[in-house]
Amino acid sequence: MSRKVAIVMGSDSDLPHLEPAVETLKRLEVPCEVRVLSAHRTPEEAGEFARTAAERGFGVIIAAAGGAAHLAGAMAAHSLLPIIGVPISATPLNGMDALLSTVQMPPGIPVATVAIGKMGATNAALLAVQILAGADEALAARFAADRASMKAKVAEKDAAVRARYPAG
Ligand code: RP5
Repeated sequence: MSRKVAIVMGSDSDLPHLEPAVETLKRLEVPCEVRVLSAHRTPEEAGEFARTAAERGFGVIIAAAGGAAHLAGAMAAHSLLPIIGVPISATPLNGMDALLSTVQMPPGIPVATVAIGKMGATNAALLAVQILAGADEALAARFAADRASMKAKVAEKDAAVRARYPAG
């Protein structure tokens, strides 16, 4: 049984951006728990979640937030687990605020930051899988098959485009 992945977000308004992460983990059969926990609105609950995550079977925490996004850093401050930050576009700054808040962690407490929004959510889940796959051979095999399937889909698209525009 794989260790679980936690997906935490600062608000339920972030949820649509995180759906690709949930879908990706489901596809790769990695158990996950999805929570709304805010570093500034519910700091005690967020800290408690991070402090107890490892003993509750989590192996990675994905933390998503918009604005002055400090949720991922707060999770990292309270846990030895690897933390992946997903910046969310939630303000007129279109996620640049969250990107910089999440990625610019001072040395000592890292947050592995991915792209803003849905693209980042997908990659956060894949990165979590890669981390867990280091100690889980069955998961490593599923991940390798998933990568091969992506490659095959690109080859199919390439063939379709070449059929439509044959080399002259
Ligand atoms: C952040 O503030 C959340 O992560 C969200 O991206 C943003 C806006 O939250 P709501 O006002 O929609 O609850 O803490």
